[in-house]
Amino acid sequence: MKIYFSASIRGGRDDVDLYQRIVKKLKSYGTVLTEDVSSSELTERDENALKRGDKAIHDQDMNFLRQSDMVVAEVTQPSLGVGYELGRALDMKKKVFCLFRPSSGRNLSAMIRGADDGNLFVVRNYSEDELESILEDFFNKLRT
Ligand code: 6IA
Repeated sequence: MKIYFSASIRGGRDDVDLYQRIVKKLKSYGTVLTEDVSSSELTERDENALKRGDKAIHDQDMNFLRQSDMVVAEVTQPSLGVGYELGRALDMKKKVFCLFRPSSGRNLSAMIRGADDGNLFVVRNYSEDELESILEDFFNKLRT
């Protein structure tokens, strides 16, 4: 299975440790096409990425998204890029699983929470300690 992992980059990197835990778990279920999103070396001002150019980043990510079988997104840290990817994924009829931490004190955008249809697009609240078990639940259900 090819998994597209989506999480904030220029939106802010405060949750990068959680992104790493998610990617580690996802790798036990398939290939993560966007593993770099969880890299602690990728900062909001990544010099290599700046050299690559935004168009190349966008086009490469859209290619990965088309190739992917499903999308997992950490949506607690608001990010325009993540929102854009989720809208594109929905349009491509990809299976989408969004993870949100209410303990952040944030209120998730209605455009993400409201896109939950209980089937193809699912938003799940979680706390840090249950991250791995929630992913296990989700992938176990996918297989049945
Ligand atoms: O608006 P954001 O930057 O927070 O959007 C994050 C989302 O867009 C992630 O899920 C990525 O898939 C995608 N994305 C944004 N920037 C990049 C990137 N380098 N490399 C790969 N995917 C990206 C940009 C680095 C930049 C700090 C110069």
